Amino acid sequence: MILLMTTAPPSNAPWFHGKRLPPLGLMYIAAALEQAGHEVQMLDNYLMQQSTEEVQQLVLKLQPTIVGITCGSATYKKCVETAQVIKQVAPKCKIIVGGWHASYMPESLLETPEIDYAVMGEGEQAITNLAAFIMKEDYIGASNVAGIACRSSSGVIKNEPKFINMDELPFPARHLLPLEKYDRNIEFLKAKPVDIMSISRGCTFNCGFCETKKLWGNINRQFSPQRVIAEVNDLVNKYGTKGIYFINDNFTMRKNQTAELCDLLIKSKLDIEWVCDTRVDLVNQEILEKMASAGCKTIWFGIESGSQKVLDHINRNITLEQIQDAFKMCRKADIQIACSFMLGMPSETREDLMASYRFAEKLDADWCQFNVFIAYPDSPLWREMLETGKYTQLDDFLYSYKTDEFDYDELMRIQKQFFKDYHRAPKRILNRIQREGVLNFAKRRLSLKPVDNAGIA
Ligand code: B12
Repeated sequence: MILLMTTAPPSNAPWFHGKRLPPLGLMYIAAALEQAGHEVQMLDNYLMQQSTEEVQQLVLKLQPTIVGITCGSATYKKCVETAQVIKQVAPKCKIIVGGWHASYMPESLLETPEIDYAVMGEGEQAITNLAAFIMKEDYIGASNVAGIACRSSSGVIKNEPKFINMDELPFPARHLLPLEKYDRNIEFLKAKPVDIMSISRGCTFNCGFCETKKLWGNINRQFSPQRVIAEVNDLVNKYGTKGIYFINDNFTMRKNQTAELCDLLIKSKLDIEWVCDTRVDLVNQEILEKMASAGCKTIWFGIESGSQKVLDHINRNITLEQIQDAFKMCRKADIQIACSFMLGMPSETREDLMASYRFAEKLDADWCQFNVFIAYPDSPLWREMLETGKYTQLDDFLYSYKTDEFDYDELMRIQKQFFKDYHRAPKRILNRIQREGVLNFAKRRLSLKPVDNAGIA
């Protein structure tokens, strides 16, 4: 059998753990393995936070042939530690690590002898092929699988990943997780329960803070609108879903497909409310009106900075005018707006930070988040920080920007101040009460704190 798991949250870093959302990528992996005939169990330990002893007990009970672990850069240490404690009690089991960090820096994982394989990029096909060889104990075959990295006598082997035909993927294996333990609600939607879905993979833009192409390539692929509707139907029928959060970076990347999807949603009469993320230069009035009629209640835009100089430096390819125009169009279409800014990107000055705050005030989004920028491995801004030496190292692979004017602690202070000033302004408190009702507002106020650095609400 195969055990798939996430690791407990990092304990050493000042992470706020944000919303409890199920690990969608791992559910895709589980579904692909089940389709190939494997028995699969999942432990979302990011949610369950079981101790290493409990994880060992579980492994002893299940006796898995393979354990697959998701690894992000912030959970690298936890991932290594998890692999080590698993191998203590199950030395023969093979450990496969996938996800963001495995895609960027597979070598860093393979330095740990307990980790046998790293999967780079999308994992469904790679792990299914790998599992087939491991089950047959054909380790030469395993080392030739596309998209994997492993140790060999001559160093680390890295096999180029292959792209999957997305419509062939089974629906994520939601049945393997205790969905009732997750936050199936989101502040941007009245409908409950809410589930997350993904409709595309990859982004063709080249923002300096991102390295998504290492995971999905520099192309954008989408599920067909028909496939998306089939999954929405499945969610409604099996899990009682009433709201959906489409977690993709650029929901409206291809407007024709977005329009087709909206038409299908309207025709389906499923009456789903939804929220999506996109870029301000990927919307126009026509598509927004259509999205609104298809149930879109809120759009999340990454604004990043209120300084054109900084937007240009981070290669955002967006102007402050485009941002304001998109906000006007959303309001006209009666779609609420959530947005986020990053504080402390290379080239930023204190005056730029203040420009971001002033711009946020001017935009007056329904929700606004300020995150301290943490550079992720191998992204252009990460390389820039290392080259200029202007950084504070926060963890093995994570850096924040440092200048004579601010360091990480000061950025955290500014973040809290901006958050407080923005959300405690009387007009925004009134808006929230109007939107949420007095009782919900009071409940939420108790939990109102700055959201995590990963940009997840
Ligand atoms: C939803 C989400 C969450 C959810 C669910 C997390 C999860 N484990 O899936 C929650 C809210 C819990 C969360 C938490 C965190 N997240 Co998060 N999250 C996202 C988000 C918005 C979508 C992820 C997603 O579902 N993508 C779609 C699926 C299909 O892709 P996928 O998850 O990448 O999975 C594919 C591959 O990576 C691979 N794969 C993944 N896992 C495995 C495992 C194996 C064994 C194999 C073989 C392959 C494999 O195959 C999958 C299918 O092809 C992304 C941003 C984005 N736009 O992608 C950030 C993102 C992944 N998160 C990020 C971060 C930093 C975090 C946290 C550290 C935040 C925190 N402050 O604590 C934690 C870490 C949680 C953890 N232990 O994994 C960063 C990661 C950056 C990095 N270099 O590591 C991202 C990229 C956001 C960002 N830009 O900063 N997150």
